[in-house]
Amino acid sequence: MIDLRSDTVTKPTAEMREAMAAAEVGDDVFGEDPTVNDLQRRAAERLGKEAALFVPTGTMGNQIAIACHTKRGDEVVCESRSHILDYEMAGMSLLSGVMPRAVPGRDGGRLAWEDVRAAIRPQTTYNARTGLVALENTHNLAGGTVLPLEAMREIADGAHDLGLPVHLDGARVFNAAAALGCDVAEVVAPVDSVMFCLSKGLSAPVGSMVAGTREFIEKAWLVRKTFGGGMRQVGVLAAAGIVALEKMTTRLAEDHANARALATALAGIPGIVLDPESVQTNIVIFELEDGIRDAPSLVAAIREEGILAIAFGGRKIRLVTHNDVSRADCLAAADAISAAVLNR
Ligand code: TLP
Repeated sequence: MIDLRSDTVTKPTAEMREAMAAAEVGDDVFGEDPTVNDLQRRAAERLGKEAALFVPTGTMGNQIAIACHTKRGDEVVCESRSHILDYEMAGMSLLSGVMPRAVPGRDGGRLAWEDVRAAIRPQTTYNARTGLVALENTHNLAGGTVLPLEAMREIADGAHDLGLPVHLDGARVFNAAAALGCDVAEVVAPVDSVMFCLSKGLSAPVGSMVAGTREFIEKAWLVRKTFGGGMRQVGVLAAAGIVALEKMTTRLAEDHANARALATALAGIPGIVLDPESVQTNIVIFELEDGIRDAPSLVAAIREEGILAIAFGGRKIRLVTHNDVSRADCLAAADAISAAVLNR
């Protein structure tokens, strides 16, 4: 099978499995797992933040950050198709008692400061108070698009001037850094907190990191326990995370080049709407013109040929490149999609 459903499907590498088997462990609820502590120290250093916390999932990391930054009844300003709004089971309302204030991004889901500014409201007798601005880089549902550094800085500076914290859903922030050609610490410098995933393009089996100030992480530690995320001898997973952080972040440009090659091949197929130039990282989302079979039927047809993809609604399909698919796999996927589209 060529699995392009997500970069979450990546299997741990042989080096990760060795590191997992050899990992020194302790009880992390007591803060005594040396491998977890090592991963947290390395992640904080890499991001240029004071401290970091290992959490089981990206969703939990984002939700912990929201809980730490906000008060019940606040609004969180976020992009309309952001993961924290669209794909986290209404978590912010359920767990933190806050409401999303959705702001449509411009081209490629990119937020602009003036649109964010217009959505920020002071508390009056009628309005909810804005408690947090949340960004996503890369933006998953917009097709892995990158929010440029200037836009991140402008939004964060503007929010800070109004006394608001900024959280970054950086599930794929290393992809953003690779696409921007800069150090990840530069990407996250403007924000107060960041979550990134070890378990997506970085290929670890489990885990995400939340980073920020020491004070923020002390609070996040308590919230993680409240959310049921206090783990025990979890150094076996952190060991894979260390390999992910140290060895897997430098190869992401290869996934981006494969995604671009895949998009270029797909764009030549009649009935497919896709601008290969819009593919900046490892996510390709294309649309099927009316009159062509719909996305679920196309996904079912290519599955028969050993290609896995995800239908986003009736006419859109997402493909994600990663460490476990090659350039040849991507071109084979394009061929299978071409055959399925042309057969109608
Ligand atoms: N994304 C998954 C699905 O949930 C859609 C995927 O296959 O892309 N933020 C962003 C931007 C994400 O893309 C994801 C996962 C998360 C947060 C949540 O991470 P997990 O799955 O570890 O909870």
